Amino acid sequence: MTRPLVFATRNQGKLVELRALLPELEVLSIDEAEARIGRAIPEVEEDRPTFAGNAEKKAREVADFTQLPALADDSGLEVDALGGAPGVYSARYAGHGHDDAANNAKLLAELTTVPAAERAGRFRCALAFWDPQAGIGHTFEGRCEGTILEAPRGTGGFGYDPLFYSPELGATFAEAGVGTKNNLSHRARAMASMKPWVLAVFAREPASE
Ligand code: ITT
Repeated sequence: MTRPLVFATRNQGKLVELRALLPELEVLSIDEAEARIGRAIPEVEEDRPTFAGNAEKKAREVADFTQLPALADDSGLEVDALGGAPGVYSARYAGHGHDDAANNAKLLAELTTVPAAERAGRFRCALAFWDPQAGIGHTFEGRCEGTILEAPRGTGGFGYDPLFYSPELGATFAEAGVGTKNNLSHRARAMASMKPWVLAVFAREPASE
């Protein structure tokens, strides 16, 4: 039996998408990993200036703590008219607490005077893997271009999805189901790059436990 992979995220929206993107492996959520090791996994301070840096920090700290391979996602929205903000601060744009409604309200307020043609942006995602026993890791990135609407559309997804219009989809991410979003999102593209590599790592797993 191979070891499970811990998805090192406390964001339920990400977890749902990641599980659907990697059905080939046995994965544990943070809650399931905590139940397995019988201890609470400490919060990781996201203090790196890049998505990749934060993803690597989250994967390493959770993997080292649990002694299980871990995959972490650091992602966010970059808006050109805001000089790339909210970027790595996407989750706490309106302050700490992961309040999607407050973050979306702040984004709309910051863009009030910006016309539709100048509201280009993109979601970016870094996926980092770290195996504490083998001492190997790798980070993969993906992005998805779009524009920021002047009012929310759709009720699905999470985070900035209701404001992010994808020309490729012809809809916002909140109007698409998980399956449709997973065809082209920043997270899906990072996973498409990562998947052959990570499956090869697990294919080399010796029988254990
Ligand atoms: P973890 O660190 O526990 O994974 P988090 O929500 O704090 O959860 P991040 O620091 O990577 O994760 O912040 C990502 C934020 O960027 C997220 O909270 C959303 O506001 C936004 N975001 C990222 N991907 C998104 C997506 O697919 N759709 C909508 N918003 C997204």
